[in-house]
Amino acid sequence: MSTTTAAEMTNGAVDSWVNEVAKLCRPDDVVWCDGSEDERERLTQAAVRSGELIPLNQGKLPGCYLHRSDPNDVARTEHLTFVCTPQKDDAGPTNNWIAPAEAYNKLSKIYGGAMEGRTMYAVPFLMGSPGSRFSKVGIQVTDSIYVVLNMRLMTRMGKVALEHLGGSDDFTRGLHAKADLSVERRYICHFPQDNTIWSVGSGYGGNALLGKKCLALRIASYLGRQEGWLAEHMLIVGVESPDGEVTYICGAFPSACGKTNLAMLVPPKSMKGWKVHTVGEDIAWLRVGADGRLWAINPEAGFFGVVPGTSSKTNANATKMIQKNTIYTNVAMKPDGTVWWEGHDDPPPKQATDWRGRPWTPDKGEPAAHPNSRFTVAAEQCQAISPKWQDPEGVPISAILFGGRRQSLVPLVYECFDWQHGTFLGATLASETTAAATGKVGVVRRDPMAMLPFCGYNMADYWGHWLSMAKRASKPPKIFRVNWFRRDGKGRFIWPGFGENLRVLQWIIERSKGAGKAEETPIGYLPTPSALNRNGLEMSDGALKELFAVDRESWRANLKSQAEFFEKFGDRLPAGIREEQEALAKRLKAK
Ligand code: GTP
Ligand code: SPV
Ligand code: MN
Repeated sequence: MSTTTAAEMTNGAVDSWVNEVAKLCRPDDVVWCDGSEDERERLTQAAVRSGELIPLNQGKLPGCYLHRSDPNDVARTEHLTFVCTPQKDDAGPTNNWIAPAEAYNKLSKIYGGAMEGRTMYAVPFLMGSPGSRFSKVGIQVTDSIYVVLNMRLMTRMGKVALEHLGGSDDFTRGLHAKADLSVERRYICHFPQDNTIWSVGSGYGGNALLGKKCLALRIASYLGRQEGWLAEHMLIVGVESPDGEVTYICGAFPSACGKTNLAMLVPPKSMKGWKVHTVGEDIAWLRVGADGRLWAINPEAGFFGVVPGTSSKTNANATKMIQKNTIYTNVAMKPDGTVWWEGHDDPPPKQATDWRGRPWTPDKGEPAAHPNSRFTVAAEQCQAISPKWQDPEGVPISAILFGGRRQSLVPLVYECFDWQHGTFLGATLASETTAAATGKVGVVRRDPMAMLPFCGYNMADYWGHWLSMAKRASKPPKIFRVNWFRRDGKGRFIWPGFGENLRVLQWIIERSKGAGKAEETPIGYLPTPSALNRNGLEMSDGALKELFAVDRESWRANLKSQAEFFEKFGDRLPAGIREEQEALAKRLKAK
């Protein structure tokens, strides 16, 4: 085994851990990644030679490549994702669990010699801005060049991470091997007490880019509880009103439910003078500032976004940013070496190569791009990126949104009474499932705070941690529920969504400043009919009424399903959540 190590690049703790896992996986060689431009070029060429990347039309899409993943490896696999705490109860009823010793044992067998004939890349990476006291370092080893090139876009990779780490051994240890990509031998295991992640058998997104869901959510949520902060599946956006004031908002929506789109929204023509500044589109780390407010940073450096549905009408900013230096995963390719997907600006091509590499024609009856196809692109390519997106202190948050896909029941927007009620609302969040994870699509499931697949410890303790934030934050943000996805009797979305969502944000901003008209209902404050800015919006009064309807009967039925969900947590359920459940039941009963 040969190792290329720039001596200045590593410290003793990093070195000895990488040596240890190399002994287990037995790669032919170990290559340290420094994050340089040279290295990107070299690895890209190697990936093209091996077929992991297919060059796209470099005239039309400079620096863009297509990756086709194994057809069995196209989304997160939640049933193969484990939180391996010493006690099962500490992982809680919503996480899969294996005892740490058993998991290490089982996975060691799969890793044993899994990199024979391959190169092991050692990838130091930083989540958060260099030098920020909130940033965290990870070291991922992997046998996938695709993963390295994605990590390079999604994190601050290489030298910068080791410089931040210095001589410390405080880093997340992330071992990743594709092995044989078999679902039978696929495990994504987290050992929060060891600050360690072991992922094997998948090369896809959230399973394999260990800085993202594994570190920045599962491990970070665990660390956040110990250190007094929150790691959340949230977008961060700054909204500038015509008078120049910028209000920062965070939003937790489950996977493929609109975070990326909201984070880089383009204001409708009729809302002149409004501007949107993107800070983050998937993950937020939130801390209490000296001023008693919550401050958020985006720990990532790039976007790993859903491709289908992306067009200049729905998301002009994303459409523009993915014209160069982008890795496309599982989209369709046109004969001229450009790309296409369902919901693209262009009509379906007469013929194309589908996401699996098979010939495709529009009459095929199957999508050309995988519904969970993705783009990977550096955040700095977003023309709406906020000047504060790398601010080491983050941005102050005035409102938190909980969103999700609900065909019925849930109004377009409403406001919670206070932080405890908002925490309860987050805890009861439910949404229709999407293609971002394997399994059935369109089934309503409880997804508390959009963190069901990402919370690294017992969810009841997590709610307790949320409740405790209000004790430390004297000026917590207001909390709102939004739902862009309510449908009419014919199954059509009632709300136009996308850029028009800014109308809802306008009301939210007004409310967070103590203005904006609202009426009290059992579920929270709803905008009065005139409070929503409808200037230039084509929508009938009847449709608007449907969007804001609160059907008490259905809400009462929903109480039962909430109670059943909470029962799973037994005595660990915080009193504040119980109180809110009882209070909601009471309000719904009252005439
Ligand atoms: P993850 O990256 O999986 O965490 O997803 P995300 O929450 O960032 O979702 P994203 O913004 O990528 O949206 C997913 C899908 O929802 C895309 O196909 C979008 O076109 C669609 N979408 C986003 N916003 C809206 C909206 O306001 N209305 C409607 N109807 N669809 C939307
Ligand atoms: C999600 O599923 O919420 C994503 C994509 O953001 S992945 O990185 O695959 O988790
Ligand atoms: Mn996500």
